[in-house]
Amino acid sequence: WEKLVRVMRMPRERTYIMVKPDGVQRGLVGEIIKRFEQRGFKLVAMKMKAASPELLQQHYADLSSKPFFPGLIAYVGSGPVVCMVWEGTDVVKTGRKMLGETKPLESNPGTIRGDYCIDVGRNIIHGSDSVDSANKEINLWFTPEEICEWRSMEEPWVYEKA
Ligand code: IDP
Ligand code: MG
Repeated sequence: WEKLVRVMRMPRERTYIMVKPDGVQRGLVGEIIKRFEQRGFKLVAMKMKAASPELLQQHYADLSSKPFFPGLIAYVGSGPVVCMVWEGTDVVKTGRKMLGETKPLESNPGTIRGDYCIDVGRNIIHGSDSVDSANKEINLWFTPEEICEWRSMEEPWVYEKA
């Protein structure tokens, strides 16, 4: 039953969300935090950071062969980003839905990209695309000490079961 105790203590799913430099410059940090907070997700880590090219190359390693890769690294490294970890049931997939499509013009109104941006190379926000990449990205951007385990007073009002 030790395994059962471990499973019961396991946090809900986590995702890595990052406001890119254009989102920071355009004053959209609060709006983005608000949407995740009001949905009922729990913020468990947050910081502002000027990301090095090396860190960004690791973060976007899967895209290194794309023609837009150098421009992407320059764009996301052009100013500070706001790095966050959000926790909740199905937060990876739901977070992607909240972001909208990679191309803002293909994003529905009501999504973050669909409401606040136009160009794919200025799409204001990053969100992990799978649980696996979320775990990798959280480990890349945060140390374990930077993740806060806390109990939200909202939890019984957001979730039917603990
Ligand atoms: P995602 O951010 O929706 O997961 P990815 O395909 O992982 O999209 O691409 C990462 C980022 O690279 C995009 O958010 C966007 O900033 C940039 N990007 C993707 N495709 C293009 C493109 O065709 N031209 C310029 N930038 C692009
Ligand atoms: Mg991606």
